[in-house]
Amino acid sequence: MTSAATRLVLSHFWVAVTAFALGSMMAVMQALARTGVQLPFGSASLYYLSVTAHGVLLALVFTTFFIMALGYLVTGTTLGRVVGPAWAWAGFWIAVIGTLMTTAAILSGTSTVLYTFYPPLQAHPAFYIGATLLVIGSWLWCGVMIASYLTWRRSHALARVPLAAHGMIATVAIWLLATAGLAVEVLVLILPWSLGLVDRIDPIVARTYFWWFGHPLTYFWLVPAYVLWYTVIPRVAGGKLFSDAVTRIVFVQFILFSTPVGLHHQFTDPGIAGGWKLVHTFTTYAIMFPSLVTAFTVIASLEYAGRTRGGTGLFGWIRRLPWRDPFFASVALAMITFALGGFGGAINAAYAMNAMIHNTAWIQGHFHLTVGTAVALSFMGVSYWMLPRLTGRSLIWSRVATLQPYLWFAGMQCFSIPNHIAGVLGMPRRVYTGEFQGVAAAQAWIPLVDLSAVGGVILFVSAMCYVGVLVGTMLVSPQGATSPIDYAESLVAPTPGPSIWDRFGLWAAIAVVLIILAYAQPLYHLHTLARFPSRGFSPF
Ligand code: HAS
Ligand code: CU
Repeated sequence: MTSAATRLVLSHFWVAVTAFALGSMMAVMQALARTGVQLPFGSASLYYLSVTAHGVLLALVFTTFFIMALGYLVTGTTLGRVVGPAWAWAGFWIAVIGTLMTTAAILSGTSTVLYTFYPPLQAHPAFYIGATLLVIGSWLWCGVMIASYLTWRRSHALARVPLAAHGMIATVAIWLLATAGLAVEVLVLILPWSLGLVDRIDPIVARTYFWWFGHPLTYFWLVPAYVLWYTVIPRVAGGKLFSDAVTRIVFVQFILFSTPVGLHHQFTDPGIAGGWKLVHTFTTYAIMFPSLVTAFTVIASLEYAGRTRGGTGLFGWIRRLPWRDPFFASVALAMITFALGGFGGAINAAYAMNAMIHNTAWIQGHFHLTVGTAVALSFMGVSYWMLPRLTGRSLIWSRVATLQPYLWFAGMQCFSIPNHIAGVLGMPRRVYTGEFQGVAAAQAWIPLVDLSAVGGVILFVSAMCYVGVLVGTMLVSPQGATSPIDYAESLVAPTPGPSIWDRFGLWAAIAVVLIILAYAQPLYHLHTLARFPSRGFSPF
């Protein structure tokens, strides 16, 4: 990879790591605050400010910058070069300025709206403008990714797109389809209202555009993790990719079905017909399919690796996998955790069962297993692989790096499982206060909240180990030889020549049709129904 592309990757990467470090510090305070421990300066307003900063810095900033870094890494190593570096840097700086604006708005106490920023909760305009700049920066990243792909295509008209690049281009498509909904929500509805140009806003209409964006957002996070699971981990484990063709189909299914499912976040919202909610239930089960395929194929790749390393018997291959390699361990533990998170997702998606867990602590349990582990732990793991290869510095404190994913895994089970149980017992999500004001039903929740706080502390220790190893590596470790960045081969060599699954324009066009089918009527209905919009509201 060229040194210019390396600089791009590392700049995005370090912004992501900084956001991760800050967001993790917020998290440990929140976990402790809910146990009723008297923290200095503890208050409801500080708690919600912290939850907002935690959600924005981790779910939006850490992920987006990390994925942009991975995009440039994959482009630079598989497609030859990153085309339009000036645009890439412009995108980087716009996203950095946006992040600083949004973070400043949150820390100033004027924008405590949580990461979903549901109206009528109202933030300072700087919060939304900053978020918009972050997205505009990411759009420039999309443009650079597409330009790099098309340039490569011109000189490789008859070749298959390298598989990792295929997954990253799918990610770009998902992101563009998703952020169309966000652009409407923020530019048309929220910004004029937060600037005082219009007086009122319709919460349900805004939420519907939000979830048009919010669900595919989760696959914008997941698909890059899958790129690592499919194309890098088999190599690290000493095996091969199970099937090139199946992997391409999986990525295309994410382009098709990521967006037309958003109403599964709105099963309890009024003004949207039950039939449409049912349609989105069906499409949600469609989007589970590529993950179920992934479960089988990644396990098959790992089994192949384990047997190549001498493993025998039904399960003997598992022990032979490189469990002491921090990248491998991170991804394997992320996969195991995702099996649990995906199971919870199936419950969320069922129209009737959703009623039991919607807006309860179950939800924070669910998304810490999915984005907080399946994705975040995969990203932490790949950092250990990527940083030495890009900088020529070998990791320091290798024992700490080896232990870190296990700590994350243990902390996350300890955090998430009690949250799932507390949710089923009726504990609402996003509540501050440990004592629950003596409510009788809450007595059963208290030990679960305490247990999840223990998980939170373990997670914090793990997060600091991760950041410590990376920063220490840069400060202490001398520069030496670098190892190559290479990807797994397929077990069965793919048939040469272009593949129908590489026709991104076609798949994106079908995805647009599916979005229109899933959203046109419900949105038309919402826009034409008598509406009762609301003034802005700021709780603190
Ligand atoms: Fe979700 C709410 C449904 C996946 C994130 N989700 C959320 C929220 C977030 C989130 C952030 O239907 C909260 C939003 C908020 O603040 O209100 N989710 C699903 C479904 C899936 C799913 C059906 N979610 C994700 C992923 C996320 C994510 C991925 C982030 C990255 N989710 C919902 C619903 C709600 C929801 C409702 C709304 C709830 C409400 O009422 O508010 C599916 O995509 C899951 C499919 C996954 C699987 C698992 C496959 C397993 C694999 C690993 C196997 C490998 C092993 C190897 C075991 C079917 C691939 C181990 C072996 C070795 C040897 C190592
Ligand atoms: Cu969703």
